Amino acid sequence: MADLDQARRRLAEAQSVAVLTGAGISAESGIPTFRGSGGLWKNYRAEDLATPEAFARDPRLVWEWYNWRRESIAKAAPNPAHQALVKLEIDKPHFTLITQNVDGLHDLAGSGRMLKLHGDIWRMRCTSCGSNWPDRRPTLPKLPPHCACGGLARPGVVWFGEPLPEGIMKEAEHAAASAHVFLVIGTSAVVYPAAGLVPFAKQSGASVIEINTESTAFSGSVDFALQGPAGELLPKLL
Ligand code: BJW
Ligand code: ZN
Repeated sequence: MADLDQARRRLAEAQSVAVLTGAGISAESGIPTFRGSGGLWKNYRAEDLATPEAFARDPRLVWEWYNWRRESIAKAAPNPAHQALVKLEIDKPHFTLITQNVDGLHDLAGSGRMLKLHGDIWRMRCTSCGSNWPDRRPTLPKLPPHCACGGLARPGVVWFGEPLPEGIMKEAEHAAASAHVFLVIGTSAVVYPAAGLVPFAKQSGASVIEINTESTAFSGSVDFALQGPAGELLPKLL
């Protein structure tokens, strides 16, 4: 594969690397992606459930979805793609992992320099007092869960229409702007502002390498669009 060889050379020369990951990087660990086949839960799409409106309407339904996902994530282990990013972080003087994933598999693999754009499924937040805390139990015994103050608890994630954690996009943009190589792995790149980092990195001068089993809206404009599973392609790229 000429493209893979060229991309490998470009990555080897880069001193500064930023990476954007999405649900596809965890697909080979057995975690369903949001969009495409297997992305549905009881005929609901992520867009139907990952909203503050859905939670206000039916917190129990939304929590059932999260409980189902917690169970499946708890059984999963990092795959060779997560592990390859840990090696890359060790090898490169400047490295930032920007993830849209809430599953915690990058943490489990050992990634350290990481920005979690969409929060963490293993954290909870109180809708009354605003406190937040970790909860690693794969299944919550009583739905919906409550805070010690009696308020309704929600997952510590970012839903549609909600702002990302304060300052995090500034940090992500800084990493993208200073990257020699920007890797985009396993994301459909349809959810903003995360998706905007791809053209932003390109305009800032990075070589953009995409790894995805399908083509995306950005495949035609990146420097290398490598088609295949991340767990196979990423270790070959290093
Ligand atoms: C493989 C593979 C293998 C499979 N190997 N590849 C225009 C501009 C800016 C914003 C907007 C806009 N239009 C609309 C918006 C708003 C909205 C948005 O983007 N909507 C779009 C749907 C149009 N964005 C927001 O609302 C965001 N907030 C915001 O903009 O705030 C503004 C604001 C400011 C101030 C005050 C108030 C508001 C928030 C977005 C939050 C997204 N949340 C979710 C849920 C998180 C919690 C949870 O997980 O439950 O995040 S939705 C869901 O989508 C999740 C994901 O992180 C995100 C992205 O999905 P991802 O990772 O790309 O997964 P998939 O399934 O789509 O793709 C998987 C890919 O992998 C596929 O391409 C496969 O081919 C591939 N693949 N196997 C390699 N083995
Ligand atoms: Zn509370």
